[in-house]
Amino acid sequence: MRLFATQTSPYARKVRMVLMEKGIACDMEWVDLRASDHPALAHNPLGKVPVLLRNDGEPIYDSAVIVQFLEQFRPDPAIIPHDPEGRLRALRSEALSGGIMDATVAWVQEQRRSKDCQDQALLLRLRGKVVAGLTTLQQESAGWTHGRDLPVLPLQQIAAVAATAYVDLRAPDFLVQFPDLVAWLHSLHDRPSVAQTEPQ
Ligand SMILES: N[C@@H](CCC(=O)N[C@@H](CS)C(=O)NCC(=O)O)C(=O)O
Repeated sequence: MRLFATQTSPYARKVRMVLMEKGIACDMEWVDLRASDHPALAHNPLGKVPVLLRNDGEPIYDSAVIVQFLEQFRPDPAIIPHDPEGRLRALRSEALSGGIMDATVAWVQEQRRSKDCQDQALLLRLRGKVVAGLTTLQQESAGWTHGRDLPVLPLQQIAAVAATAYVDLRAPDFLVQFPDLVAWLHSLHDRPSVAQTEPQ
Protein backbone atom coordinates (compact mmCIF):
# COMPACT_ATOMS: atom_id res chain seq x y z
CA MET A 1 0.00 0.00 0.00
CA ARG A 2 1.09 3.54 -0.65
CA LEU A 3 -0.13 6.71 1.06
CA PHE A 4 0.05 10.06 -0.72
CA ALA A 5 0.35 12.76 1.89
CA THR A 6 1.98 15.99 2.96
CA GLN A 7 3.93 16.41 6.18
CA THR A 8 1.53 19.03 7.53
CA SER A 9 -1.88 17.73 6.42
CA PRO A 10 -3.89 16.95 9.57
CA TYR A 11 -6.14 14.59 7.56
CA ALA A 12 -3.07 12.65 6.40
CA ARG A 13 -1.69 12.69 9.94
CA LYS A 14 -4.86 11.01 11.21
CA VAL A 15 -4.38 8.23 8.64
CA ARG A 16 -0.65 7.93 9.39
CA MET A 17 -1.45 7.55 13.09
CA VAL A 18 -4.06 4.88 12.36
CA LEU A 19 -1.50 2.97 10.28
CA MET A 20 1.00 3.13 13.13
CA GLU A 21 -1.47 2.25 15.89
CA LYS A 22 -2.58 -0.78 13.88
CA GLY A 23 0.96 -1.73 12.84
CA ILE A 24 0.17 -1.63 9.11
CA ALA A 25 3.17 -1.19 6.81
CA CYS A 26 2.64 1.40 4.11
CA ASP A 27 4.94 3.24 1.71
CA MET A 28 4.76 7.02 1.94
CA GLU A 29 4.80 9.36 -1.01
CA TRP A 30 5.19 13.01 -0.06
CA VAL A 31 3.32 15.32 -2.38
CA ASP A 32 3.87 18.99 -3.24
CA LEU A 33 0.29 20.21 -3.54
CA ARG A 34 1.44 23.39 -5.32
CA ALA A 35 2.67 21.39 -8.31
CA SER A 36 0.06 21.35 -11.10
CA ASP A 37 0.77 17.68 -11.85
CA HIS A 38 1.36 16.25 -8.37
CA PRO A 39 1.04 12.44 -8.20
CA ALA A 40 -2.06 12.30 -5.99
CA LEU A 41 -4.02 13.83 -8.89
CA ALA A 42 -3.69 10.57 -10.80
CA HIS A 43 -5.60 8.79 -8.01
CA ASN A 44 -7.99 11.41 -6.66
CA PRO A 45 -9.73 13.71 -9.17
CA LEU A 46 -10.11 16.28 -6.39
CA GLY A 47 -6.34 16.47 -6.07
CA LYS A 48 -6.49 16.22 -2.30
CA VAL A 49 -4.42 14.20 0.14
CA PRO A 50 -4.50 11.77 1.79
CA VAL A 51 -5.06 9.11 -0.86
CA LEU A 52 -4.35 5.48 -0.08
CA LEU A 53 -3.43 3.27 -3.01
CA ARG A 54 -4.31 -0.32 -2.24
CA ASN A 55 -2.07 -3.16 -3.41
CA ASP A 56 -4.66 -3.97 -6.11
CA GLY A 57 -4.31 -0.40 -7.40
CA GLU A 58 -7.65 0.82 -6.03
CA PRO A 59 -7.36 4.37 -4.68
CA ILE A 60 -9.18 5.26 -1.47
CA TYR A 61 -10.10 8.75 -0.26
CA ASP A 62 -10.98 10.76 1.76
CA SER A 63 -9.38 10.30 5.19
CA ALA A 64 -12.56 9.07 6.90
CA VAL A 65 -13.07 6.40 4.20
CA ILE A 66 -9.41 5.37 4.45
CA VAL A 67 -9.87 4.91 8.21
CA GLN A 68 -12.89 2.67 7.60
CA PHE A 69 -10.92 0.65 5.07
CA LEU A 70 -7.98 0.23 7.45
CA GLU A 71 -10.31 -0.90 10.24
CA GLN A 72 -11.72 -3.58 7.89
CA PHE A 73 -8.28 -4.48 6.57
CA ARG A 74 -6.77 -4.97 10.04
CA PRO A 75 -9.67 -5.33 12.54
CA ASP A 76 -7.32 -6.13 15.41
CA PRO A 77 -6.47 -3.94 17.24
CA ALA A 78 -9.74 -2.10 16.80
CA ILE A 79 -9.78 1.69 16.99
CA ILE A 80 -13.57 1.97 16.59
CA PRO A 81 -15.95 0.40 19.14
CA HIS A 82 -18.11 -2.48 17.90
CA ASP A 83 -21.26 -1.51 19.79
CA PRO A 84 -23.51 0.72 17.64
CA GLU A 85 -23.75 3.62 20.09
CA GLY A 86 -20.00 3.66 20.77
CA ARG A 87 -19.30 3.49 17.04
CA LEU A 88 -21.67 6.39 16.37
CA ARG A 89 -19.99 8.53 19.01
CA ALA A 90 -16.52 7.69 17.68
CA LEU A 91 -17.47 8.62 14.11
CA ARG A 92 -19.21 11.80 15.25
CA SER A 93 -16.10 12.78 17.16
CA GLU A 94 -13.96 12.08 14.08
CA ALA A 95 -16.33 14.35 12.11
CA LEU A 96 -16.00 17.05 14.79
CA SER A 97 -12.21 16.95 14.57
CA GLY A 98 -12.49 16.95 10.76
CA GLY A 99 -14.66 20.06 10.94
CA ILE A 100 -12.09 21.78 13.16
CA MET A 101 -9.43 20.93 10.55
CA ASP A 102 -11.66 22.21 7.70
CA ALA A 103 -12.34 25.54 9.40
CA THR A 104 -8.68 25.99 10.40
CA VAL A 105 -7.44 25.19 6.86
CA ALA A 106 -9.96 27.70 5.42
CA TRP A 107 -8.90 30.33 8.02
CA VAL A 108 -5.21 29.82 7.12
CA GLN A 109 -5.98 30.20 3.40
CA GLU A 110 -7.95 33.42 3.96
CA GLN A 111 -5.25 34.72 6.30
CA ARG A 112 -2.60 34.16 3.61
CA ARG A 113 -4.33 36.53 1.19
CA SER A 114 -2.96 40.06 1.11
CA LYS A 115 -4.39 42.12 4.00
CA ASP A 116 -6.59 44.31 1.78
CA CYS A 117 -8.21 41.25 0.14
CA GLN A 118 -9.01 39.41 3.37
CA ASP A 119 -12.66 38.94 4.26
CA GLN A 120 -12.68 39.87 7.97
CA ALA A 121 -16.23 38.60 8.49
CA LEU A 122 -15.26 35.22 7.04
CA LEU A 123 -12.14 35.08 9.25
CA LEU A 124 -14.29 35.74 12.31
CA ARG A 125 -16.85 33.14 11.29
CA LEU A 126 -14.16 30.51 10.74
CA ARG A 127 -12.50 31.35 14.04
CA GLY A 128 -15.91 30.95 15.70
CA LYS A 129 -16.28 27.47 14.17
CA VAL A 130 -12.83 26.39 15.35
CA VAL A 131 -13.47 27.69 18.87
CA ALA A 132 -16.94 26.09 19.04
CA GLY A 133 -15.50 22.81 17.80
CA LEU A 134 -12.65 22.88 20.29
CA THR A 135 -15.10 23.66 23.10
CA THR A 136 -17.05 20.49 22.37
CA LEU A 137 -13.88 18.47 21.80
CA GLN A 138 -12.48 19.56 25.18
CA GLN A 139 -15.78 18.57 26.85
CA GLU A 140 -15.69 15.18 25.11
CA SER A 141 -12.06 14.62 26.01
CA ALA A 142 -12.89 14.94 29.73
CA GLY A 143 -14.77 11.63 29.44
CA TRP A 144 -12.06 9.71 27.59
CA THR A 145 -9.83 7.08 29.16
CA HIS A 146 -6.50 8.82 28.76
CA GLY A 147 -4.70 7.58 25.66
CA ARG A 148 -1.51 7.28 27.72
CA ASP A 149 -3.13 4.38 29.58
CA LEU A 150 -4.37 2.55 26.48
CA PRO A 151 -2.51 0.00 24.35
CA VAL A 152 -4.17 1.40 21.22
CA LEU A 153 -5.32 4.97 20.71
CA PRO A 154 -9.02 5.03 19.72
CA LEU A 155 -10.13 6.88 16.58
CA GLN A 156 -11.64 9.85 18.40
CA GLN A 157 -8.34 10.49 20.20
CA ILE A 158 -6.30 10.02 17.02
CA ALA A 159 -8.51 12.52 15.19
CA ALA A 160 -8.38 14.93 18.14
CA VAL A 161 -4.56 14.81 18.22
CA ALA A 162 -4.43 15.62 14.50
CA ALA A 163 -6.96 18.47 14.79
CA THR A 164 -5.64 20.06 17.99
CA ALA A 165 -2.00 19.87 16.91
CA TYR A 166 -2.90 21.42 13.55
CA VAL A 167 -4.60 24.36 15.29
CA ASP A 168 -1.50 24.63 17.50
CA LEU A 169 0.69 24.74 14.37
CA ARG A 170 -1.33 27.28 12.37
CA ALA A 171 -3.36 29.31 14.86
CA PRO A 172 -1.96 28.76 18.37
CA ASP A 173 -3.89 31.76 19.74
CA PHE A 174 -7.13 29.84 19.26
CA LEU A 175 -5.98 27.27 21.80
CA VAL A 176 -5.31 29.66 24.66
CA GLN A 177 -8.77 29.10 26.11
CA PHE A 178 -8.42 25.29 25.99
CA PRO A 179 -5.72 24.45 28.55
CA ASP A 180 -7.13 20.99 29.31
CA LEU A 181 -7.08 19.96 25.66
CA VAL A 182 -3.54 21.32 25.24
CA ALA A 183 -2.35 19.48 28.37
CA TRP A 184 -3.95 16.27 27.06
CA LEU A 185 -2.20 16.71 23.71
CA HIS A 186 1.18 17.35 25.34
CA SER A 187 0.80 14.32 27.59
CA LEU A 188 0.62 12.10 24.50
CA HIS A 189 3.77 13.60 23.04
CA ASP A 190 5.94 10.51 23.63
CA ARG A 191 3.58 8.05 22.02
CA PRO A 192 5.29 6.82 18.82
CA SER A 193 2.26 7.44 16.58
CA VAL A 194 2.11 11.01 17.87
CA ALA A 195 5.86 11.74 18.00
CA GLN A 196 6.65 10.27 14.58
CA THR A 197 3.86 12.07 12.71
CA GLU A 198 4.57 15.56 14.00
CA PRO A 199 4.74 18.12 11.17
CA GLN A 200 8.36 18.67 10.14
N1 LIG B 1 -12.06 15.80 3.66
C1 LIG B 1 -10.74 15.50 3.15
C2 LIG B 1 -9.90 16.78 3.20
C3 LIG B 1 -8.53 16.58 2.57
C4 LIG B 1 -7.86 17.93 2.30
O1 LIG B 1 -8.51 18.97 2.22
N2 LIG B 1 -6.53 17.89 2.18
C5 LIG B 1 -5.78 19.08 1.85
C6 LIG B 1 -4.41 19.05 2.51
S1 LIG B 1 -4.54 19.41 4.26
C7 LIG B 1 -5.53 19.12 0.36
O2 LIG B 1 -5.22 18.10 -0.22
N3 LIG B 1 -5.65 20.30 -0.26
C8 LIG B 1 -5.35 20.47 -1.64
C9 LIG B 1 -6.52 20.91 -2.44
O3 LIG B 1 -7.61 21.14 -1.87
O4 LIG B 1 -6.36 21.04 -3.65
C10 LIG B 1 -10.12 14.36 3.96
O5 LIG B 1 -10.57 14.14 5.10
O6 LIG B 1 -9.23 13.66 3.45
